[in-house]
Amino acid sequence: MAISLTYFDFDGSRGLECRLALTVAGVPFEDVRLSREQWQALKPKTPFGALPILADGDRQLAQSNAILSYIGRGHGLLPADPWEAAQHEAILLSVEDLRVKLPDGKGQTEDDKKAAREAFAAGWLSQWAATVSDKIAGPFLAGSQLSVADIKLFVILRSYLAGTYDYVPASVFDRFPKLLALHAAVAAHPVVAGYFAGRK
Ligand SMILES: N[C@@H](CCC(=O)N[C@@H](CS)C(=O)NCC(=O)O)C(=O)O
Repeated sequence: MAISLTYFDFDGSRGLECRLALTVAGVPFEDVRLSREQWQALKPKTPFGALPILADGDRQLAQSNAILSYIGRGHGLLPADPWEAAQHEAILLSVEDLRVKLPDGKGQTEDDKKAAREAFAAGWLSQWAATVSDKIAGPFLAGSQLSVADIKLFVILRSYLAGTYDYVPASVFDRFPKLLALHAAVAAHPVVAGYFAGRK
């Protein structure tokens, strides 16, 4: 069956996680990249009205974490033990928690957005970083075996380390060497490094 991954034409966030997981798993897939206009036309026909979507023949799977779990279970990118796999899925969910907690600044003055983002970086984000760090065996979550949870962590860390979010410094994770080491280890994975080299 032909596999495709549909997302926006953007190398980040939930779409990048799924593209990287498929690539590391060695699954050939069509990388469907939609414009905003194409998305508005497709949105009402999709399972949850959001991207990414994995299609496997005529079956569709939405929700990034479900897609990552599906790929992980099928291709050795999640532990075989159900309890251990669930620990990795808890990390997937914690990254989604982080995504929704970032103050988006909508409807706020620039000063209020700055204050909200700075408080977030010093408070909730730092606590998240400490909590996740404690669970990392190193360099990957479970030691030497890469999983979809490492890929999801890598993608969110990559965006913070690039200074993507106004008023959250790119140095925000400097106090968390296990997070930085996990990010570096995923970036250095030969398939991941090859993926980014191919995108240039
Ligand atoms: N819980 C969903 C969230 C999906 C989501 O919000 N996707 C965004 C892009 S990262 C989207 O489709 N935005 C466009 C829209 O909602 O119309 C998941 O993890 O896949």
